[in-house]
Amino acid sequence: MKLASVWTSIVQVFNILSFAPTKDGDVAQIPITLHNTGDGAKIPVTQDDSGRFYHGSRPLIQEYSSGMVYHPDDFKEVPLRTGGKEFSYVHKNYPVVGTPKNDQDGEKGGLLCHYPDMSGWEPCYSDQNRSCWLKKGSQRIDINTDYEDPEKVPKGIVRKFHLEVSEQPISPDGTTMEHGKVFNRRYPGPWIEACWGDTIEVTVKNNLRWNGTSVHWHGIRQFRSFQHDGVNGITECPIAPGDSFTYRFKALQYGSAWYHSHYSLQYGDGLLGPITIYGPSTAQFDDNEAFRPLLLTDWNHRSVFEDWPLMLNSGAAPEMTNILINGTGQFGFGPKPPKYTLWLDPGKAHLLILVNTAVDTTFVFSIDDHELEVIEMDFVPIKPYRTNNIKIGIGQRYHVIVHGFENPYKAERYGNYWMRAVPARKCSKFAFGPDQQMGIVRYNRNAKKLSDPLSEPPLYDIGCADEPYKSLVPHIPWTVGNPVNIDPHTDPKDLPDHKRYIFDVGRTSSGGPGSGEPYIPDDKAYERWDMHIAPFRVNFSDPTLLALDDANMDRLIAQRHLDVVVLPEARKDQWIWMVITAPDKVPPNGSRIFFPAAHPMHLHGHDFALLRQSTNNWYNDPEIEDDEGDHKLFPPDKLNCANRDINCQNPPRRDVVLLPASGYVIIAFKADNPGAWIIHCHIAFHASSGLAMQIIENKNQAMDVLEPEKTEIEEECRKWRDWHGEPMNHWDFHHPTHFQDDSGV
Ligand SMILES: [Cu+2]
Repeated sequence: MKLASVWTSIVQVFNILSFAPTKDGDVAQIPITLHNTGDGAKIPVTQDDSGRFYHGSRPLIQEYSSGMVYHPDDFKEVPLRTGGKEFSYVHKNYPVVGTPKNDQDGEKGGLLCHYPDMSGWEPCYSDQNRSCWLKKGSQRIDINTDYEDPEKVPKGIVRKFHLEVSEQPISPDGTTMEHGKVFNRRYPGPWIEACWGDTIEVTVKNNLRWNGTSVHWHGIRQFRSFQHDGVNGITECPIAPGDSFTYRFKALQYGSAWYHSHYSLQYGDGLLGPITIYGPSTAQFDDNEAFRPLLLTDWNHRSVFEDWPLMLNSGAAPEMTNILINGTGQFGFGPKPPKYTLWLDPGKAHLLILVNTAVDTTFVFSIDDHELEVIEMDFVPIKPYRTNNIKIGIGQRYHVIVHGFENPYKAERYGNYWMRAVPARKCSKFAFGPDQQMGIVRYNRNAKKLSDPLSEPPLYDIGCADEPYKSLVPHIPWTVGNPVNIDPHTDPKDLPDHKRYIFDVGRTSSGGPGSGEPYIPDDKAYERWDMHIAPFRVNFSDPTLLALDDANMDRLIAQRHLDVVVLPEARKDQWIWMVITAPDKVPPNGSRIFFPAAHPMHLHGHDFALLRQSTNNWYNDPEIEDDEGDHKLFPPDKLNCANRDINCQNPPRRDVVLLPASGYVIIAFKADNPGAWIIHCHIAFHASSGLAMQIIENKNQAMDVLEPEKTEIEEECRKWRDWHGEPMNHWDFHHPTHFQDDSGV
């Protein structure tokens, strides 16, 4: 035994820096709390060769996730030890929920969820019961708890994280991309893990030379915290180079997502990472069998900013060259990193988290011969269903359970299987066919030689679509109500622009000399994507949240490129409906141009219900008949729940939906979250082109939400304006009018 350096002072347990070195951490840096030892404080703490800590002869308990070490006397009892490395316990008077993690990535065990404000409660989450989280007598906080109600969500702790944004060449597939932009010097960025009910606090420092940045926490509802949504030009100014900004928000939902830059196309160069918020689930999986999220992405060896002028000139998103799984892939004849490998255990149920972080590609994911049991989409737990492949649009996420074979050598004699991420047809564009056999699932840890699998792909359709509508049934049902933003007696064509509810996605020729429009470059008119009155373009220095008062709002509404929609003031139980169409043709409409393309549409600040998703033309849907029996669109008095073509009874709900090419979607969300929210296509090149708009929800309440933090935002803006006001800071300082040549988001 050797003596370890020990901090015997009381250490603040609740502000754990989760990126503290735990994997190969220096022992001297591990803080040790020994509150309850009395005279025992004189007894030395030691550590044996395998890293276990002792107080005298008594073994101490170490939290794998944080590196914290506790004295056993600090535990009132250990009610739940589920085997493996996962365990839950009652610490002093409060519950600690152990979460599962597979150790193949070198992780030492799952995150521990501390609930110091919940004395009297005990953990009830285990591999025997994944649906329960905390219990107290007959009370339960579990999979049935209404997570939208902040009062019902468990009270967790504050978890702090630091992200540094910088530039460096990266080679995820062995070929170097010179203009990588990364968080904390790695790609993908670090995994942010927190627990249901925690407050997540992330300080972002911008070390870029030529770019601002802002970081969006995709899918996080930002309930009454829209100023932390991370959309520059709407909820903040960009963070200037050299400056920092701290985002703070509550994890009311649980599940997985990703965080990414929302500054122009920046995330396409690497600024993204996974987020998991641990909570219950709708099906069982085994202890110690939860994998780190699998990020699926398309990839180029050019910067997205190099590709952007091609998009501007041709109107089409550039071709992609490769696919990465969790930041690794193989390319051409260069050095090849090993294929992404998952090790399964025979007969065990494994949790796999899939996140599409692409800029242009919908993926169809499968593992040869294996079924996937789908239990969660976006941040919404669903009734489990089984499939042999799953379609994932950009920004969408699924939690799936992979049931390992009892005898993995029966279907494939070596027990190796291909894991496939296939680009969906018409939802992807590659210069040449990428290697679709992207990863490998293996069972035999004792194999002397790791051979490639001989397995065959399952038969499935790789068309551009979401998962089947009927498969996606939320576990906690919603009954959607009639819209408060649609007047049944007003023709939608008679509405002022900022009160519209039908939005046609198309392209518009915009800008150019003498147009008076703010688009850059302005040497000629370029064709840009849009969905409302003009291609979207934010003003970085004049964000919406600082202009919510009536006079300023009128000023914003008057600027067509800001595409503002102001919702009627509504109660939190009232519903806003939106119709988004992707027509290939519409009744004559000025200079608009329409193309049949599918778009993954993402709404911030809400989960929305998908009332209808159709591949038919909204303006001439043969499935819809009016009173005279003609095929046509829904008139405003038919846009309600009495219409049997609209599903208000527990429809799928999520935060990204695929708008089918030539088709339309009808979505609804609760007017319960005051703020300024963007809705946009998640094809990064389309959003940069202008396929976005902003929604102002309960404006007066939004000003109240902002008030305590308004000075911080103003300070961030002041620093941005100072930086931006210095022409030598512009990447194009010899053409200073080129600085923002896209929408900015
Ligand atoms: Cu799009």
